[in-house]
Amino acid sequence: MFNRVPRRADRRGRPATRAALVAATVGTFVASALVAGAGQAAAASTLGEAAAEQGRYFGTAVAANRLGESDYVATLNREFNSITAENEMKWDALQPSRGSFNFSSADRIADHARSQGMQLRGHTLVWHSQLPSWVGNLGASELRSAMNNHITTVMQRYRGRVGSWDVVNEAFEENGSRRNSVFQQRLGNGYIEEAFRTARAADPNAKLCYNDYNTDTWSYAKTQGVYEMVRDFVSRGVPIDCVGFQAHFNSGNPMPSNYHTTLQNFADLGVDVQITELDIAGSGQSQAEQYGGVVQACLAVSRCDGITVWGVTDKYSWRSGDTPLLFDGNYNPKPAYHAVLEALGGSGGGGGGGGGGGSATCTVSYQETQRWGDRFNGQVTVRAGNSAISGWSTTVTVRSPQKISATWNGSPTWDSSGNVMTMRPNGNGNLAAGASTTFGFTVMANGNWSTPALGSCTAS
Ligand code: 9MR
Repeated sequence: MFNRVPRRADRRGRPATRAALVAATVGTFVASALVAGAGQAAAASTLGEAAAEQGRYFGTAVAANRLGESDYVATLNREFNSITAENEMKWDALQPSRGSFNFSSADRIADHARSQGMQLRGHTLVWHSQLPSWVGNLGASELRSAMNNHITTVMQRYRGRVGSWDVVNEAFEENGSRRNSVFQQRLGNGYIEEAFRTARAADPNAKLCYNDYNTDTWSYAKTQGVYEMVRDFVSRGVPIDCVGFQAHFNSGNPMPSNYHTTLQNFADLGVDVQITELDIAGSGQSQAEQYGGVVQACLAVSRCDGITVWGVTDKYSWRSGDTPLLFDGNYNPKPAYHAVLEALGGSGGGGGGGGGGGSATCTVSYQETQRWGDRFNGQVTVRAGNSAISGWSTTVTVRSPQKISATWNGSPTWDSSGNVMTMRPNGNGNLAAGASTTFGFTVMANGNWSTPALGSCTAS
C-alpha cells in the first residue's frame, strides 16, 4: 500500500522519494499552515511549491492542443505540479470505435507531466458522458467485457505514471439515487464495484477514486448517497482509495460553509479526498475569498491530498464567461491566485505572466491562526498589486453576537453596530509592488464560529 500514501515533494513541488516523505513530520505541517502569509523571505512563491510545503499537490486540467502556446506552458510549468487531462483520457478520446485505441493526445499530456516531474491524475474510465455511441449499443455481457477491457487497457498503458484514477465519474443523481446511465441500466448496481475491482487488478499501485459534483454540502442527498456507497465499499473490502470532489462553484452553488466537515467525514471512512475540478464563478475579492476557503478546507483535512483547478486561464475554461480560474486571459494572476497562494502559506508569486497595471491596487486574504474554547484569532494579509502603494484600508465584518476584543498591527475604526471594523495601517502604509503586511484580531465567538467577512481592499 506504500504507493498510495500521499507523496510529499521537493521545494519545487515535484514528488519526493519515500525517504523524504518519512522524514517529514506532521508537526511541521501544522506549524507551517499557521504562519501562512506572514511574508517570510523563505515563503514559496508558486502554487505547486507552496502546496508541496503543506504535503499537497496543486494541479490543473490541461488541454493537449494548448501545449504549443508559450504563455500557457510557462504558466503551467511554473505554477502547477500535477496535471489532469481535461478531455484526452475520456472514453471517446481513447477508444472511439470498439477495440481501436488512440493514445496520441493522452500521451502528449502524460509526456509533458513526466518531462516536468509533475504528478498525473487519470480522468476518467467509466462515465455516462463523452462515451462513444458504440458502447450504448451493447447488450449486458458485451458491455461488461467492454467496460473491463477499457479499464484494463488504459490503466495498464499508464501504469506507474498515473497516480490517481477517477475510475467512475458522476454515477449519482441529485436525489442520491444511482444515475440511470447505460452502465446502470444494463449491469445494475454492481457495475461500480466491478469497475473498481477491475481497476485494482489492472494497476495495483494506482489510487482509485470515485469522482462527482454537487457532493460538497454534507446534508445534501447526493453527498449522502455517495457517502453510503463509499462506506459500504470500505466495509466490504471493495478497493476504493479516494473520493474526488469536483467543486464547480457559482453563486447558486457556492462553497458550503461546512465544506471541511464534508471532506473530513469522507476521510474518516478511511479514504483520501481530493478537490479535482475546482473553479469558482466570479471575480475580485469575493472569488478570492471562496478560493481561499477551499484551500483552507483541504488543508484542515490531513487526508486531503491536493487540489486541481479546472484549467490554467479563464479564456480556455469550459465556462469562460464565468471567469472562474486563477489566471485571466492574459495569464495575469487574479486576486484569487494570491488568495490561494497565501492560504497555502506562500507569498509573492504570479511570475512574469502579465502586463501589469499602473494604478494602486491591493488584495486581502483571511486566515484563522488560533482557536480557543471561547474565541479565535484571525489574520488578514494585505498585499499590494502591480504597483507600490502608500496606504490601504479594508473591512472585517463579524457576525453578531461575535465581538472583536483585540486588534494588532493596524488602526481600527468601527461602524455604529460594532460589527464592521475598518482597518488602516498603523503609521505609514507603504508597500512595494507585490509586497504584503498583516494585521490581526481576536474574535469572541459567543457561540458563533462563522468566519468573519472581508471587504475589498482600497489602496492609495
Ligand atoms: O472541461 C471539459 C470540457 O472541455 C468538455 O467539453 C466537457 C464535456 O463533457 O467536459 C468538461 O469537463 C467535465 C469533466 O470531465 C467532468 N466534470 C465536469 C467537467 C465540466 O463539464
